[in-house]
Formats: sequence, structure tokens, C-alpha cells
Amino acid sequence: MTTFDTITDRLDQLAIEVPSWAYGNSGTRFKVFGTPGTPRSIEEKIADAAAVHRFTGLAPTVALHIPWDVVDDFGALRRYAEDLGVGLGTINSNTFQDDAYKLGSLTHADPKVRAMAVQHNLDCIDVMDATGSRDLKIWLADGSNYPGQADMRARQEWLAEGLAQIYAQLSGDQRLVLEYKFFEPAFYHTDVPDWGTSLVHCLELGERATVCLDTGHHAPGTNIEFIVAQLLRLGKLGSFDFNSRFYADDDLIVGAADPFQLYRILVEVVRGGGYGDGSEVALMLDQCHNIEKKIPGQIRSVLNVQEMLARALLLDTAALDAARTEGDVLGANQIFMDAFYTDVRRDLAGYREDRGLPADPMAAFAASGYQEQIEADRVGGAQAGWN
Ligand code: PSV
Ligand code: MN
Repeated sequence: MTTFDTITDRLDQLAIEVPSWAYGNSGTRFKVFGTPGTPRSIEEKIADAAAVHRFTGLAPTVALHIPWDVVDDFGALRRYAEDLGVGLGTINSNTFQDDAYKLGSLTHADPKVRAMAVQHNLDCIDVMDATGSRDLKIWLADGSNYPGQADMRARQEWLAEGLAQIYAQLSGDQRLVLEYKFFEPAFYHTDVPDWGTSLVHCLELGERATVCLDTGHHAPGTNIEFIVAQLLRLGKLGSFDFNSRFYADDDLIVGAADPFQLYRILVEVVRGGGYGDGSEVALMLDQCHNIEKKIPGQIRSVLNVQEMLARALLLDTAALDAARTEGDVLGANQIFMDAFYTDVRRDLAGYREDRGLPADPMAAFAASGYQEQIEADRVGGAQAGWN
């Protein structure tokens, strides 16, 4: 039996990176609703992210998206974040919003556009040098809508060439993480649609290139934990973009749609050495809070990960191994489900109090007055969004 007391040291190692864009406005193609108190600048986004960390102790770094979060002095931004108790994390490049990228970026048929997309990523590496970030995350909107429209095969060669130029610019412990997504915005073919395509490019690039797994980027019913197990086995799982989906890339709060899936994924993360000291796997959120308040949305998200991680750590792996060895199908399943059904909420409340954190971070944030303060202070100016 594994009891809660035996997993607290491991729980202490949980660190979840939050995305700067979660604090800005977002929506669907039908409407983006503004929200009182939404940040007008990256400094205000970082202040909100720092609040999430203060109330939970779980979110020590913030990921930036370039150019959404461009500032003149990234060194100064790093110091600003550190003064608030957080660090700057992954730098996400963006080659999907400039008009030039309508028909692709690193895979565009025009070499000038490909060079522009490479240069943008090199500029992002300059940002990483100033922020001290380890990871450059590349997600491409590249693809086509109609059969015959694009030379899918040539585009893989162009992609390999562009990625190699970007990879060559990395230094020290910097890494390139390549995210995949099966469709959207392209509907017929996508140039990096799946983990296999991301993996073959990463293998060609070298050791510092790894795959980013966004949980919302798979077809319904995909066994994501299998992908996790395989990539960890190969040492090629670089990072997660956690979120929930009911239909496509919904970007909802992680653990909201399917807590059991989150548990299953975290079981494989722990099993494969992808968690805790000695692991380089980055656990990040990639979410949008279109209708709910953004800071509590982020607090709920990191708590959901903590809760499912606690259950995954409680899994009695010795008993499970024994049941598997004996071929005890239902026994193994019961052991697996027992950990999932364990209610850890009271234990986690006590665990937080022992560490000087609020037992109930959602309630503590609501009572803190932070939300009312930003709603009163942040009047005027342009609220941040995907621009
Ligand atoms: C694409 O859908 C994606 O998951 C990538 O990570 C982008 O950078 C991010 O969403 C933007 O929210
Ligand atoms: Mn993502």
C-alpha cells in the first residue's frame, strides 16, 4: 500500500509552466469577449501568473509567445518576473499570423517566406539568450486545404532544412521542441500532424530536439498515454501542452473533460521517468479561458494536475507488477482504478498548509481581493489577446 505520507516529497517536485496567453483575451472565430481586469501588457500577464504561483506554489515559470509578448528589453523583463517570484520559461515562436504565412511558413513553396520563418525562430533564440529560457517551442500552422494544392513531400524536405538551420543556432542547454497537431487551421493535410512526424524530424536534428505533446492535438479516442510511454522510452518527450478537449483543440481546463485520461497520462509520465528531479520533461499548460475568469481558471488547472499526479503517485506499482506477472487481468485493473478513485483532496489541503500555502487556493484567491483590484486598476488601454 502506498499512503499519502510517502508521496509528499515527490509531490514537492511538481512545477507547471503557465502560458502568458492564458491571461489575455481569447475566444472562438465567432467572438472574443473582453473581461474586466485583463492584462494590457506582458508585465500585467506576468503579475497574474505570479499570483497563480503565490496561491498554489505550483507555477514557478511563465511561457512567452513571440511576437505577442515582445518587449524592448527581455533582460529587464526577466528581472521583473524574478522580483515577482517567477521565471520566464519556454519561448513559443509564431509563424502563423503574418500575412506572408497564408500558404505556409517553414514549408512554404517560396524560399523567401521560408527564410523569413527561419529568421523569426532565430530571433526567438536571441530572446531565449536574454530570458535564460531553455526551450524554443515550434508549432506550425502549415498545411493545405485541398488535395493537389501542395507538394507534401517537398514540404517535408523544406521543413527539415529550416529546422536544421534553427537547431544549429541553439547553444548550451537550449532545446528545440516540435509540437504536432492533426488538423487546424489546415483541414486536408498538416505538415507536422502527429508524433511520428515530429519524432523523425527530432531524430534527424539531434539530441537537443524533442517532441511536444499537446493533449488537445489528437483525434478522439487516441491512446495518448501510449504515445507518452513510447516517447519517454526513446528519450524524446520534451514537453507537454496540457489542456482538455471534448471535440477538437478545445483548449479547456486540463482535467475538466476527462480526469481519468489525465491520470492515465501521469501514470505513464511517472513510470517512464518523465517526472521530478532528473527529468527534463516540461509540464506546461496551453489553455484559453474564453468565458471563465482567467486567474482562477489557471489556479483550477494547476490544482487538477496536482490532484491527478497525487493519485498517479499513489498507484501501488509493486502490487500492479505482481498482478500483471500473474496474468491477473481484473486484479491489475482494480489496482489501477483504486489509485484513481482515491480522494486526495483533504490530504492535499493539509499538505499545502504544511508548506505555508492556502489549503484551498481557489477560495483564498477569491477572498484575496486581487481580482477586484485588477478590475479597478486596469481601466483603459488595449486588453491583450492573440496579437
Ligand atoms: C496550436 O493550436 C497551439 O497548441 C500551439 O501551442 C500554439 O503556439 C498555441 O496553440 C497558441 O495557443
Ligand atoms: Mn499547444
